[in-house]
Amino acid sequence: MADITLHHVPQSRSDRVLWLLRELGVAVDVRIWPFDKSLRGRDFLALNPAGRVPALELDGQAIWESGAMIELLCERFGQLGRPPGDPERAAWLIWVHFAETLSQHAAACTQQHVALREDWMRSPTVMKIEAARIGKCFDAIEARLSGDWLLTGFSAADVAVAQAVDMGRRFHRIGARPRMAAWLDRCQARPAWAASQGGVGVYTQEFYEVPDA
Ligand SMILES: N[C@@H](CCC(=O)N[C@@H](CS)C(=O)NCC(=O)O)C(=O)O
Repeated sequence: MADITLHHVPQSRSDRVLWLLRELGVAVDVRIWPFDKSLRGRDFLALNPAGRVPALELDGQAIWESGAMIELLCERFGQLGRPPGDPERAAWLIWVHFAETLSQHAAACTQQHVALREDWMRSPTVMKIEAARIGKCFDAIEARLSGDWLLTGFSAADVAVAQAVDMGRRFHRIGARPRMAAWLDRCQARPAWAASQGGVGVYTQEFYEVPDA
């Protein structure tokens, strides 16, 4: 059996790795960290030199970058990926990594609305631009969806992107994107999603409005 520890902050990108591990039915030790300066401590930096979650210990090796984790875990546990040679390989890689395009805008909004403590530090202009960029990513997902999932069947691409949407929707409403709304409901109705949720997370609000400039 694999020896796996996930270093996790609820409602962060580490959700997508925990959700995937739950989907794969892989036993994992979950170590929950607060979303604060402890991620910059020596212990954590030994796991991820940038001091970010997720960090994964897999058979004694420290691994960082959620996209790399998703690729490795799907290769290792043989499900929910699209291996080299699969006709959906390119699409799978694109959507797994597109999650990061969306997440970086959600992370910028998180920094503005949540991490910065004083109002004078926040920029409504940055908040507006980053929220609008989340909307563009949502449009790309809406345009992609023609069936139940991003590819022909459920895959780790749905896990990665749906988790990123779950962060992004706090800053840009899903709105009139019916295919994406139904797909997100389908993703979040999966038992493995529910099994990855819980604990004190990053967000205290369902939605963060941009304040007036
Ligand atoms: N590209 C990295 C990004 C990791 C990342 O920035 N994670 C955020 C949480 S979603 C974090 O740890 N932020 C803490 C900080 O920026 O100090 C990945 O996908 O793993």
